[in-house]
Amino acid sequence: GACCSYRLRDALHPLWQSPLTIPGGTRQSPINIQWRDSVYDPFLKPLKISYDPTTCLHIWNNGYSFLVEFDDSTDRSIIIGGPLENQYRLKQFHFHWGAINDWGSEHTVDSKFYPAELHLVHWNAVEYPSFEDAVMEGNGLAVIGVFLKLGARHEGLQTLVDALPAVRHKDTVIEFDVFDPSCLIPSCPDYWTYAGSLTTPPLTESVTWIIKKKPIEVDEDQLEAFRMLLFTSDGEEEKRMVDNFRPLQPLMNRTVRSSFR
Ligand code: 1SD
Ligand code: ZN
Repeated sequence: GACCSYRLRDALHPLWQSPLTIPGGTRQSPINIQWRDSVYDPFLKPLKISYDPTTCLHIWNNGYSFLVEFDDSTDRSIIIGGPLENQYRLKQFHFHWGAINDWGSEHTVDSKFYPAELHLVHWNAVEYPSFEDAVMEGNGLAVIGVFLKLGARHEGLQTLVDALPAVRHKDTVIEFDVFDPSCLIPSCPDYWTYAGSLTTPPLTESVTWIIKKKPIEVDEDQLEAFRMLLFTSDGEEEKRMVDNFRPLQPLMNRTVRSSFR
């Protein structure tokens, strides 16, 4: 079942040769978002997203997901507002997905998994000199999470899907120099926010998570294109890139706030 498939993945995937948990961790991710337990915060601002499509650089299969990376040397692609004190710069986005549609997202809502989840990773360039420095700080990163559900084909995502065969193997990179990822973010302003961590090593507790309430729709063919990617390099025995999500972590002493009633 789902349990065994990700246990196996955790045990075997090279990325996870490092520890699965952080000793003494108190704000680990992902979590189950229990809708009824989230607290409406009237002081939360709307999230403002301003991306410059020409800051998009390339797509990279890093052996765990595919990363669409951006030029983050200036403030041309940023988010501001929401729960954030500063503006945060877009560094990359990537997805997590399942072998089948019954699971694949990292976060869950009322214990329901979606087939995939998008993460747009931003860092606090106002307070820290580099992404690597920001990763070590409690307010260093801001990640927007968007759930993907099965439905109509997503035209914005399709540009990306068309490029995936070129990065099928681990450690392949292709140029991908104009893309505006705001087309992947639902226009509904509602979100949940909580203090958490990266979901891959180093698992540092540096992330302000902003999870959009409304999912985007993608079709079966688009999810299948994700599942054609490989964890493995050219020449190795092929292992499909699927179930690349971390198991749920305890909420502990945290409150999930919502921007909506
Ligand atoms: O899974 C990503 C990982 O690929 C890497 O991008 C890391 C930091 O850049 O972030 C994690 S996650 O916590 O955004 N899932
Ligand atoms: Zn992620």
